[in-house]
Amino acid sequence: MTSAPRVVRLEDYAVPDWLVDSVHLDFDLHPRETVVSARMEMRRNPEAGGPEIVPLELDGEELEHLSLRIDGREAAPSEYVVDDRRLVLPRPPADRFVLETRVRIDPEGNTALSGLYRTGGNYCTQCEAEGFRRITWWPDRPDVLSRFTVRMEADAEENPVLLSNGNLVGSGPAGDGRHYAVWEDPFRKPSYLFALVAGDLGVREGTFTTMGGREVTLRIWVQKGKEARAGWALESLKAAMRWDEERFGREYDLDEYNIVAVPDFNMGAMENKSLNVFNDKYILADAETATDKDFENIEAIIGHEYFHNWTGNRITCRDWFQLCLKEGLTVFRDQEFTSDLRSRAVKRIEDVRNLRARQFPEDAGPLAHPVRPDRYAAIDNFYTATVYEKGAEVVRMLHTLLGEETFMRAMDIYFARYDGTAATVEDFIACMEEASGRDLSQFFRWYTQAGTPHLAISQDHDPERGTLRLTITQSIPDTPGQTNKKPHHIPLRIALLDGAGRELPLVTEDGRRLDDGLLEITGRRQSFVFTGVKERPVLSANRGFSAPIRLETGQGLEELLFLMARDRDPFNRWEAAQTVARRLVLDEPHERTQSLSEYAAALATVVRDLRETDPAFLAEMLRLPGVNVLASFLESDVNPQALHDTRNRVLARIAGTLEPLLRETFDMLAVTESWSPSHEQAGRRAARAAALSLLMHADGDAAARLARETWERATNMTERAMAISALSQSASPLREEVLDAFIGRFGDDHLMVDKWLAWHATWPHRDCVERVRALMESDWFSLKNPNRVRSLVGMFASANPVAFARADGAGFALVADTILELDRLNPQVAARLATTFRNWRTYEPVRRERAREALERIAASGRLSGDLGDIVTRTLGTA
Ligand code: 0A1
Ligand code: ZN
Repeated sequence: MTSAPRVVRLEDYAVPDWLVDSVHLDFDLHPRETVVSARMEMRRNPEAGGPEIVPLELDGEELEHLSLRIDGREAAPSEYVVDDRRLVLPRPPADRFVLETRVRIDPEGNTALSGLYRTGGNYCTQCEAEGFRRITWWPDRPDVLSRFTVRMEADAEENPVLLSNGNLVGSGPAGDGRHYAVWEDPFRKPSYLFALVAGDLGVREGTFTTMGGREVTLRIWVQKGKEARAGWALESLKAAMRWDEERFGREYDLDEYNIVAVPDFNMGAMENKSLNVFNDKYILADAETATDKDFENIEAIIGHEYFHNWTGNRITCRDWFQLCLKEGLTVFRDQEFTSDLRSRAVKRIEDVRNLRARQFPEDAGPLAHPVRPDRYAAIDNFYTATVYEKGAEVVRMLHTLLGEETFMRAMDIYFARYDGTAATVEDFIACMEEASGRDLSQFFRWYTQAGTPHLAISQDHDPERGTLRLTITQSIPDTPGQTNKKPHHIPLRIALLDGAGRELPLVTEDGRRLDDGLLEITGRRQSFVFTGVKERPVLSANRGFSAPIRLETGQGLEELLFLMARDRDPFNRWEAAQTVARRLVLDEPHERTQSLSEYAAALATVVRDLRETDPAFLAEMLRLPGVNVLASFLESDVNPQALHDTRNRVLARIAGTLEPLLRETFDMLAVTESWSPSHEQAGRRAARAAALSLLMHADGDAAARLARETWERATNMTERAMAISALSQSASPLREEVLDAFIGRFGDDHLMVDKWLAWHATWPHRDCVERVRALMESDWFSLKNPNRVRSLVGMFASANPVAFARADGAGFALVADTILELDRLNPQVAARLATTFRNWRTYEPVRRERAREALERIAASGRLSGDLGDIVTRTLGTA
């Protein structure tokens, strides 16, 4: 069993006793033995108080301690204590002194990919959250901000490129075929933003002139020979820099901006000051190898990391409980970036889809935690959908409540007041209060209470008096460690529609007119009465998904179909269509027949209505909820196979009715101009993909032929993916044929191997378990590379409910075996993979037992990492 991890609590926060004003780091880089020397200017923190002498404690992990000097002299053994996690000076010599340490580390042996490690033959670092302590002794917490100077020395031939944060201030030969570079970062920063890269890389370069006239050199570093695939990333970076100036008034602050793409990375990317490191999957793109979705993701993630320069780097977090301060806010910013550049409606739908698929299930299970957690055993496990995506929803609600202008005024106050500091969520909210003059204390509960609020709305129309009363009740489910929650402050955007879909004026009993349709819900039960409502209107509620809640309006099929056709809020049009589709699958069979044909007819109208004007939106309307989303609406007795079968029957009926129209639409939307990753072209391809995939449910053979033709004629990766994804829905032998052809053609490109593994992993068939096991044994797979693991095993567990939750437990066993083996190499990725079990209690009894066995087998296997142990004990409820 694992040793009980130390739990860190928000309430125990205390300012650091010691600060590091500046540090000189020296790296003597060798693959197996790198020596790191640190010269730190230590100073007692005047804000800490305490007795005259306060020990200095530094964090360290997997460091081989070599030497320690205090104020230039060798420290005596009695002056310090070292163990495998800490270096302590019980009696530091003075309130200011210079501490010099030397340690040896092993980059090549670092399979955890945290700290300094090797990837693609190069050196690279990852320090968030607690990786810096795997490089050198340090007070490894985000509220210790220091000025960094970094010297590195390495073999010149193998490592012509030497990079770190800030500005290059010196370089030259260092003898013995080695060379060196010195980098100085003028901005004080916490250790988690430190980065170093050394190796042999190709570069794509550009420039950007900021609004203040500073010319910035932009460089995207990639594996040699792939420079041509870095063009989109470079353009995206320029777009992000321009957008942050225009929308948030934020300018870049250094003369250089470097991005390095690496093939081995635990997450998507990292915002290190002026030296971002990216998973190369989020950099490399061209028509041949990347789908439209890849292009969109690259743009968004480049934006995300760039936006961190102000929300994260210039203003960082006081402690890791405040993670959402940088992440929720920065996700909100990247969502706005994509919305402004592309389609606001489609982006909102994508984000809500993602929230429902990942965050709602998290919030409803044993791993639920507040947007700002108040305790953790392993901080790596809190890079969650709740902190990121729900965190962004909370910022979005503030934006909704305050309006763009006031919100931006609050942001300006925040930037001015906290620049150069490590802040808290309270600091941020105080700026919002100051700019708006509002009391946001109730709103603050969004940060402290976990669980997705349920809202129910009932309507009472009085035709005689011409009034409509909306009665709204809210409740928040219990979550681990939290019961009896208090009501939230919820911005609920609504409209009342007349028979033609026009919005009625919203006039309350006291004569107030709500021009923006925004209701503020604050009580457990609240009523709103609107006057001048003669005919019974149709309610459009939570427009634009103004709050991240589960909503029950009690609306029937007729009203939902009306909203699907007529609502001017595109999000709610989509929402109504999703609700009907969901009910078609989840309701009793006898309730389906009539509804099915009405739904198919409504969908046909939508297709005709949108295919020429907004194909990207049409694509969303045609994508019906998948098994995981359907399951997330059930609290118990989930049987993914049964859901899958029913869903397929429903899809077959719909597709059967729509077949000629879908076929016609597919042909009509073909892109004939030369390829571009533009939103317009991408929208057409997305609508064709959705049509083709639905067609596969109608007449398997005809559609399979169409998919094959699509594959053969494809001139870009989006069209290839369109064909393969469609075929993946079927049992057609063509699927295998096309997958073989794909790997034959693209097998020497690791990112294409990932796509291929993911298609295999998501084949919704029980035999997929054996297929995945076989692929794991093949040379295509490696447990050491996180992208391979996520593409094959991660996708299997998170996006193939039919096979993962196979009734005999073989899918669970496969994932459990992988987790155990992986934990010895890379605990972060192993722990993340284990979160795929988070909703195990909602399965029907047989599957639930199988999942429990798999989890208990992991728990009992001895010597789990802290990260994995934390997930497993919380998931089982034994924490
Ligand atoms: N701050 C990064 C995410 C990130 C977090 C942890 C990492 O290593 C364990 C790496 C990246 C972001 O939000 O993009
Ligand atoms: Zn981030």
